[in-house]
Amino acid sequence: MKTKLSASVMCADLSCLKKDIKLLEEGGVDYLHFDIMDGHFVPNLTLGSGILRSLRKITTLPFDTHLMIEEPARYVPVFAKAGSSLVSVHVEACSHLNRTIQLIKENGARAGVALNPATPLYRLDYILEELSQVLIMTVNPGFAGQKLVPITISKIEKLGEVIEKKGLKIDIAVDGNVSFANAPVMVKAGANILVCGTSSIFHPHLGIKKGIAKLREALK
Ligand code: S6P
Ligand code: MG
Repeated sequence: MKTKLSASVMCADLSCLKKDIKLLEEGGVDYLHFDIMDGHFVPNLTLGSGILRSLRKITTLPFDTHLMIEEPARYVPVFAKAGSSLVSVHVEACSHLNRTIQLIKENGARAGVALNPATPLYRLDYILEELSQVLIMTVNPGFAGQKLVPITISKIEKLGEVIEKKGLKIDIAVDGNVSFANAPVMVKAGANILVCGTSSIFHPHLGIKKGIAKLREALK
C-alpha cells in the first residue's frame, strides 16, 4: 500500500499559508491535517473552522481534521461542513463514541478515531468496523516538536494484526515526531498515513520542498 503524507497545517508558516499550501501541492502531499485544540482536552489552543473554510477555497487537497476537544460531537457538523473529508475524534474525549461516529458520517465525512499513547487498543473493540481510519498518537497530543513515545510502535503493529484478522480496510495513521528516522519504522510497523510536522516536511532548517524530498528518500 502506498504511504500517504498528511501535512500538519499548524506547523506551516501561518503568515504565508497560501505559499506553503502551494509548495505542499507541488510536493504531492495527500492530505492537509488540521489540529483543532480546545485548551481542555489538551493544554493548548490552535486552529478554528474559519481557517478550513478559507483554505477550502484555494486547494483541492482533502482535509483530515483531528479534533482534540472534549465532547467533539458539539463541533463535528461545523468542521465537516467547513470542508473536512475525514474527521477524527479521540476515544478518550467522547461519552458516546458510536453516536459521534454516526454524526461524522451523517455530515458527509469519513470517520476516524484517535488514541493517546497510553490508551489501549481494546477501546476500539466495538467501533472498529465503523471507521475509515485509526489515528495512533505517537506523542501526547497538544504540541508539535515532541519526542516519540516508543511503546506506540508495537501498538501500530498490533492494530495492523487486528485489522488484517478481521479482514477490514482501515487506514492506520500516525501522528507525532514522524521524523526521517522514525517514519520508516512506523511504516514497517504498519502505518500507511504519516502526519508530518516539524520533524519532517516542516523541518525548520530544510523548508518544505527539501523536507518532502528527504522524507520520501527515507521511505524508499
Ligand atoms: C499534536 C498534533 C500533531 C502535530 C504534529 C506535529 O498534538 O496532533 O498533529 O501537529 O505532531 O508534528 P511534529 O513533527 O512536530 O511532531
Ligand atoms: Mg494531529
